[in-house]
Amino acid sequence: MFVAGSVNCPQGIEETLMSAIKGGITSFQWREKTSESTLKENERIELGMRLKDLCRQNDILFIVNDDVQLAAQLEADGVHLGQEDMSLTKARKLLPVGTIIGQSTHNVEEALDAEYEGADYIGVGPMFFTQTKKDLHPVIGPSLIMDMRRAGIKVPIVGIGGIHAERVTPVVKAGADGVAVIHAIASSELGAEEGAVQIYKQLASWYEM
Ligand code: TZP
Ligand code: MG
Repeated sequence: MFVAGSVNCPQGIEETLMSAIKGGITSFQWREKTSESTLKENERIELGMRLKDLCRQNDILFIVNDDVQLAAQLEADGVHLGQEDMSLTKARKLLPVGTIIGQSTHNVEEALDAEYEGADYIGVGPMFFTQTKKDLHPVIGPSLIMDMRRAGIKVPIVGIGGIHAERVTPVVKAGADGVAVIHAIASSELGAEEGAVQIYKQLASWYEM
């Protein structure tokens, strides 16, 4: 999962998404934080529509971060909720049947709650230290995913936080089904396409895809 908002993409978000798609991402989470964004309401919706279209044309899931109303308006494939965002149960009532709902979790209890409430996947992190997110929870590392699996969590897990190609294996080995990254794609020294390729290769060798 490639996660990004305009502020994360020095090369431009649409160009970066297109490169990431070429590099093999399978989902995109649009994380345009209102606190960081200079976009006006109509610009936000227009950008969202263009990003969704790019994803649709390339068979990539389009997931909106935080904002259930925006996800509904854009007819997104899904929404990703933090612990401080709208409750999963409420979001489920507002969104069309079949909409993917993901939730960020930081400990076993939150994961159990999210699964009980019917999350389609959970984000687990931060796996490693990262400068990308300012209000970062304490880093526990891939062992948190092992603890969740031992506690019986069955829902798909996406590890997030400070993940780059060399850190994919410990995360999937711990029990994650995938990884979510910002910097390793959006700011890759090799460019977004190659950044995504490097991560894809690690996942492919783990799953022997
Ligand atoms: N949630 C936990 S860590 C993080 C988010 C959104 C930032 C991930 O960014 P990066 O650059 O992949 O570390
Ligand atoms: Mg949030």
